[in-house]
Amino acid sequence: MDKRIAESELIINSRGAVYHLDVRPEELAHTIITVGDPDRVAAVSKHFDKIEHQSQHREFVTHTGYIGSKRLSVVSTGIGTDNIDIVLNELDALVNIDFNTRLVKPELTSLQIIRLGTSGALQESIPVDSFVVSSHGLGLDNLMPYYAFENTTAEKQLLEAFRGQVFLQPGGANPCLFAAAASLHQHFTTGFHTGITVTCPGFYAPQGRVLRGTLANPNLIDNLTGFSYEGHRISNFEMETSAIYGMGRVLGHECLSISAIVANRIRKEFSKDGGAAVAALIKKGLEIISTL
Ligand code: R1P
Ligand code: URA
Repeated sequence: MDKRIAESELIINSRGAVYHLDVRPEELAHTIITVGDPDRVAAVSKHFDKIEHQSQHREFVTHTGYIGSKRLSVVSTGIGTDNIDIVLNELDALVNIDFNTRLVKPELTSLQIIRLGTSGALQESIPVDSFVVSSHGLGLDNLMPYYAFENTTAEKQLLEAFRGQVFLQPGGANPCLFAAAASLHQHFTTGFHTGITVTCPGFYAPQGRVLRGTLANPNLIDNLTGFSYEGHRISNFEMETSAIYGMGRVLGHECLSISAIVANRIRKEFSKDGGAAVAALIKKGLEIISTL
């Protein structure tokens, strides 16, 4: 059987770079920070001692450099799990597919992928401007059902409890759940809240927000906040985590998602300076990531 990946499937541009990210294999570090906002890439790389590569194509900005001897890339994903499908596949291709032969390499590389994002808290006790590490990503979007994947027994039990406790409108989401990489999570404990992060396919009705119009599921937030199973609770809402964790599972990468809380949906508060909260998360995150 021909194992060569066709030109239509893995698209490599005239620079020898992967299609959407416009990054060549040698331009990527094996520890990668993802951020949603393209402008946040420079806010991360300004802490680098040296920047050796910068590229941009669409919303995908990439800077690669060093903090001390630690090589890091920071990549913007834009918003949403559809973009995570693109970014995680292309990051994986950059390390695990030979761009000359178009064959999967015999020895696979596992990347460390850490999201530094923003999020809305679903517990009164998680204030704005605090940080949450996602113990799990629970997807209410529909990306992961397109992939074959394995869940652990613990993940299956947690998902079963979620299905039993949280009402989702008929025809809506087909939830999925993935745990964070324990190898990364263990480094982010002091100074971080932790909990299940719900990943939504939108910012407004999919997160129980309504400006005009009517919610199909007005009890969503109450249901999520009240969820409890063997010490697990839902801490926050955002738009990428479950896809990062799910694609990490499918492709064999270690993933962690960390968020600065800019909204508290229970207290109905928004950060007075979300930029400062994100800057503080970047500083604290890099102190740890540069030692991994
Ligand atoms: C919505 O405002 C965006 O903010 C959050 C959500 O996940 C979504 O991408 O993360 P980022 O600030 O990292 O983009
Ligand atoms: N990002 C989200 O997706 N939701 C929020 O409430 C805040 C940031």
